[in-house]
Amino acid sequence: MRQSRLLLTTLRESPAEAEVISHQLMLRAGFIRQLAAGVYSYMPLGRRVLRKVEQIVRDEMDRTGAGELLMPALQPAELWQESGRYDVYGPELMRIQDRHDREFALGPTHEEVITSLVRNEVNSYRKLPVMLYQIQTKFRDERRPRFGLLRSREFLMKDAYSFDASWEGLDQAYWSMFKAYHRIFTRCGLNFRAVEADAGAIGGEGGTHEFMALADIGEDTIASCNCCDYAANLEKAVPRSMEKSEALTAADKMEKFHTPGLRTIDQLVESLQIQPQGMIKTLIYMADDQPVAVVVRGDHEVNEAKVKHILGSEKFEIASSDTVSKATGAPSGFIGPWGLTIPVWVDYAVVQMSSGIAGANELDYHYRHVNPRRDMDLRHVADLRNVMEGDLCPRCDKGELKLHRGIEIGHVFKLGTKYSEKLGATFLDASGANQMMIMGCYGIGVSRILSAIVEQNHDQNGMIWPHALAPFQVHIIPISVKDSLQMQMAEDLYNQLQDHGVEVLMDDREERPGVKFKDSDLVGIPVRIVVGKDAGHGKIELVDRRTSNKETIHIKDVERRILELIQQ
Ligand code: 9G3
Repeated sequence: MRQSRLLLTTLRESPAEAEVISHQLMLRAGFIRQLAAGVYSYMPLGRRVLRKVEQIVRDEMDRTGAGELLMPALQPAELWQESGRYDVYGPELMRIQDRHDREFALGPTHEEVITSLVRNEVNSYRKLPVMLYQIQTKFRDERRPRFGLLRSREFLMKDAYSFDASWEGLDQAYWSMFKAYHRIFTRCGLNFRAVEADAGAIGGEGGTHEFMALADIGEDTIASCNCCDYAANLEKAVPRSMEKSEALTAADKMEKFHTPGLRTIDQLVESLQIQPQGMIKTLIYMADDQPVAVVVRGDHEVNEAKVKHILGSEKFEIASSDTVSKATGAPSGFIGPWGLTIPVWVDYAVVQMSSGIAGANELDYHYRHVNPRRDMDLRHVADLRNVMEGDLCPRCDKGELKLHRGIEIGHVFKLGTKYSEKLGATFLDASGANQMMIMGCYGIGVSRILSAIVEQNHDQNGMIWPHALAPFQVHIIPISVKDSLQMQMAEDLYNQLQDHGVEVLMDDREERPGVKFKDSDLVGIPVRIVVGKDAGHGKIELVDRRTSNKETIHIKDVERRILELIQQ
């Protein structure tokens, strides 16, 4: 491709709305352009990268034996009413009416569609298992689209669905997808972790794993062991529950003491010279509109996903301060798990404490020398907290948990019969009995991968594309298009490399060298050939974008050297 023919407008400055480096660089390098909030056009260079990601995904999906489909984005509301999800999802589900005023949803995902499709095609165990996938545009009306392609309202997803006659079959499908995801993200050159995850709203009876690209701006937090392969989304990660119990020393009797104005942990720590680990924190939540008290150690945080799971509640949120005082008769800041009429859930780590300080449920008063096993109502005890950096690994006996931020790029779920039940996807088994198909679903954020790659592969001058995803493999830059010798050599190289199947971009614009180099650094094609004054001696300069390593080589060695570099 000649750059004089390519629609590519680079920007020197980052547009104000771009907050993260991947968004800034993709806008500046002319890979994407925003049409509306969270809605983007892929310009030629961006489209070429997107297509390469798609191709890797398609190649690995096909290798699992999955069949590629393309399902509609327009989904009749009836299907979502049949699955019971039409009213579960709010404004995030984009809804439209057709010319006959019939309701449709723009597909955010395709469980309903695929299940309604397969229930009509499969009625015998002989036709199972089925594994189908598509690479297709999804619509989710995010309240706050941001970070460019990372959280957009229209995005490209690979979504696959498996249908089995048995749970063992689902297990096989799940792990074959799991391994395919490992190959896909490895081929994309991503630094990623597969982590145990929380099934969340999608529900389903089985496990679920998320694939996380490590990145500081990632919205998710993962905990991974520095010794074994334990890794989990923070929502799901568990501490070593056999934390040694502090000796049940015959501590002093718990006693009330005056703590005027000391409402927060920090104020108490400051004035009483104690550590947060010695505090007992009671928080009030609303679980399906019922108040509940959750008690954790002062240095720990409540893990709302865990509490929600244990209570089996749909809605779960922190209670407002007047609900708090109504439910406990105390002002917030002095709440304690004493004499409450609401359920009290206590985290394991509190039970292990021998002596702590807790609110006394009375303005300006706390209790000290609280010994939970002696003084507290421990009818409900569970793992209710976020793990912390340095917690012991729950799996191996010597590792510690480290926390990382991650971008979710893939998610695999065991759905079980949740959708086959709702939508009547049944089959006749070998004995002629009607059974529910057992499903799994498997997603990859194809467009989101572009952002994850840039977050992990850039420097102060721009993006640095891995060879497998680069919009072009080689960037030829003639220093002066007016110099016929240089241009002739550049043209010969351009044709010779393309004749050998190398994807080449040539900067044949009448621009100053500095402009060409800045644009080349920004766009991030991994290998650059500079045709300059050495052309007279039959030599060019080869530059590695990632390492900035430069080598001057003779024209006759270029092709071999290039093929070496891009096959690396
Ligand atoms: C909706 C809306 C947003 C949604 C969903 C439904 C997320 C929804 C979960 C999934 C599960 C898997 C197949 C590919 C992998 C992920 N956001 N989910 O179901 F109506 Cl508005 O999409 N689906």
